[in-house]
Amino acid sequence: MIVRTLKEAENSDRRVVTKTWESTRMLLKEDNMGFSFHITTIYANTETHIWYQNHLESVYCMSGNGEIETLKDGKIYPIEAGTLYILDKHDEHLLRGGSEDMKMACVFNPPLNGKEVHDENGVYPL
Ligand code: 9YT
Repeated sequence: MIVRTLKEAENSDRRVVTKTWESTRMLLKEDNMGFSFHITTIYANTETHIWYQNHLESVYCMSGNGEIETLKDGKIYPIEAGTLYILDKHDEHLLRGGSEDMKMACVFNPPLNGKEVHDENGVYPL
């Protein structure tokens, strides 16, 4: 069994910080679970272009507020505590932080290696 705390993970190289979000990767490919698990903060009043062409992701909002816009059809979905969105079609999207930081629990399949940040197209490599 593996047991980790967010506190210890945040104080290690599991924490990745960018301009619009930060993410603590609590469970990674090296753990051989077939998925990775992250606690991510989307900073308030930001916009991030994301297109996970190589990954499926589910994102559960624990606190804060924001919205997601799917670029294929221009639909906008509000996000608040209790909202789960599921990128089951590798949906290209804009993720916007609202008036408060959003705390999210994220699951990736296939799992991330650990250090990924988005490239200029909002993609993580495999
Ligand atoms: C919700 C989302 O996709 N945020 C971007 C960061 C990502 N969740 C990650 O790398 O943990």
